[in-house]
This record gives sequence, C-alpha cells and structure tokens, in this order.
Amino acid sequence: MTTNDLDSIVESARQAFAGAPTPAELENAKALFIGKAGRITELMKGMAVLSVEEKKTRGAAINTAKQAIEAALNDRRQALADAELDIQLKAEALDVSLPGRLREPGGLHPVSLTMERIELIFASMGFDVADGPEIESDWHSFTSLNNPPNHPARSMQDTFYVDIKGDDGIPYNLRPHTSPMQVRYAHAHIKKFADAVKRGEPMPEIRVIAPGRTYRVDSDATHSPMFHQCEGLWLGENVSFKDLKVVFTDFCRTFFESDDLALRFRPSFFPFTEPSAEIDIQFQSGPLSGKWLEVAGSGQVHPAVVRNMGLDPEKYIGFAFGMGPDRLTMLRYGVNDLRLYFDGDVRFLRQFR
Ligand code: 2U9
Repeated sequence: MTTNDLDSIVESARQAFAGAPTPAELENAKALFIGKAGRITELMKGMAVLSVEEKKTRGAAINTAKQAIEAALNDRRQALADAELDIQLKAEALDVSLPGRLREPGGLHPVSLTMERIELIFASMGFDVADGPEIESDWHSFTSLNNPPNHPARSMQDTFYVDIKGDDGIPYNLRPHTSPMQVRYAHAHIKKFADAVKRGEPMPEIRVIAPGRTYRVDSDATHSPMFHQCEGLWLGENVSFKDLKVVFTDFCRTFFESDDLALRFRPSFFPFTEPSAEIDIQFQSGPLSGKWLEVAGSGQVHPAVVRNMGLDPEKYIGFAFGMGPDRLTMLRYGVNDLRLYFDGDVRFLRQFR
C-alpha cells in the first residue's frame, strides 16, 4: 500500500463525512474508517508482518492519515452541531421589534366611585365614616332599631339568615341595611362622650355615615340580593329636621353638581325614625328634568333607638337617612340596567376610568 492509497482513504473519509446528514450517520461513517473494523484499523493490524524499519515509516504514514480523518470527523461534527443550533434558534426566535401587549390601567367600579364621592361630600360636612361586619346579630340588625321579633315591620326586609345562632338563640343575618354600623359606632364612642361631659366639655355629637354592602332576598331587573347602602346619622343636643333638610339638600346638589336641584320630603314610615320621610329630587334640566325621583328615606331618630345606642333620648335628638348608591350611580351616569354592575364587561367599566 502506498502513500497515494492512504491519501485516497483520507479523501473517501472526507467525502463520506461530508455526505452524512445527521450526527448518527456521521458516527456510522466514522466506523468505516477508524472504527474497530475500519480501514485504517485494518491497515494497522497488517503491519505485524513488517520489519522494524518498515513499521516506523509505515506507522508514521498511517498515523498521519488517521489524524487527517479525525480532523475531518471533528470538523463535520462541529458543522452538524452548528446547523442543529441554528435550526433551534430560528424556531425559538423572538421578534423584539413586535409591539408588546398593552396592559391598560384599571379603574374603580362606578358604584365604588359613587361611594367615594358620598364619603368625600359628607366628610366635608364633618361626618365620620363607620365600618362594621356584614354578618350581624339579630339585635344589631333589628331589635336595637325598634324592630323586635314579630314586629310587622320585619316583613319590610326579606332577610338572609346564616346557620349560626347568637346568645339570644336567634340566627345571625346578612345585614339588610347599614344601620347596625351606626349602633356599633355609638357603643364604641359613648365612654369617650361620658368622659368629655365629666370634664365639663360641650356635649359631643354623633355625626357619622355608614356606607357598605347590604343583603336582601330580592332579585329582579331592579333589585339584586347584594346591594349598597349609605346611611347617615346626626345626633346632638339640638339637631332638628331643619338640619336634615339643609344637609341632604347640600349633599344632593353637590353630588349631582346641580345648584337648582329641588327636593321634597314625603311622609313615610320606618320603625327606627319618627316622624319619617321619603326624599325625592327633581332636576330642572337634562334628560330627567321635571320628574320627581325617590332617592332616600329619612326621619328623626326614634327615642327607643337613641336609648339602644347607649345615649339618653332626653339629651340626644337628631336625624337619620338612608340611600342606595347603586341607584344614585344610575341617575348620575344614566345607567339603565342594574345588571351592568355585575357583568364585568370592560366596555361598560372602561367608561368610568
Ligand atoms: C340608626 C337609626 C336610624 C337610617 C334610615 C332610611 C330611613 C331609609 C333605605 C331606603 C331604601 C335606604 O335606599 S334604601 O335601601 N333607608 O329609608 N334609613 S332612615 O336610619 C337609621 C340608621 C341608624 C342608628
């Protein structure tokens, strides 16, 4: 065998490697030349019969050929690996010039906007904001408000009850109005009031609103079992119906941004107020102009309720009112269907952002 023969083996190896399209086929091609039974390996085995001198020159030539084949093999391995990586990179390519997905800023629900607006307006008139539980005792929701068990006025609110009984053996309820918060507010503050009186300071007042979620067994186009209320309470030494008219007129005109808004107070009944009145408003312009719209209930707080709040009805007198922020939101923004509040449709919600 001559150097030329070795050169042609190296050349065939180069061609076989170049023609191998995958790493597996490349390894098969390698076996043909430098594997256990490969052509170069066979040549090496054949050297056993040669003289020492011949072994030197022949061995060197075979080794050179083997190194050339190994170099060609490594080059092809690298080329196949590069091609593989290239395919993978192309498949996972990110187009960094594509515009990102826009995440729009969120916003408050229109009823939340109304609740905030109500709180701000009453805060400007010196009202505190009460908070309290949504699962209430029978005493806080009814009895303390002059509405004891079996009183006919209980049927005015069809109430949800829960499977937990209070100390009086009567089940807890999902509060049907926010009034219990004011009763709790009074109890939390009366000690401070008594201390102020002892120190000879002027008799402190209760001036508070109670906004929040309320629940009644009621569900149709204009009622939802969960709805919102905001009640207000102002008790003091000499707080009268006149103050109610001033406060509520001021509130409505500010809320609806309408200085010529008219109000009327119609006699009504609530167990917790006496006398009681419904409050209607009338816009002088705009789509609802001229119509009387009921927006709230109100009245002078019943002496029995004042006593249940831990205050002396001989000293404390005042008024309370209650309104529905869901309905106020409908009037302010012209929302015509209550269900829009619960659908979560961003086309509706976006309008209030
Ligand atoms: C205390 C004492 C009295 C709150 C009041 C109303 C009248 C009233 C509802 C009408 C329908 C609100 O929109 S509505 O759901 N409320 O008419 N609420 S007086 O009276 C109170 C509250 C707390 C301690």
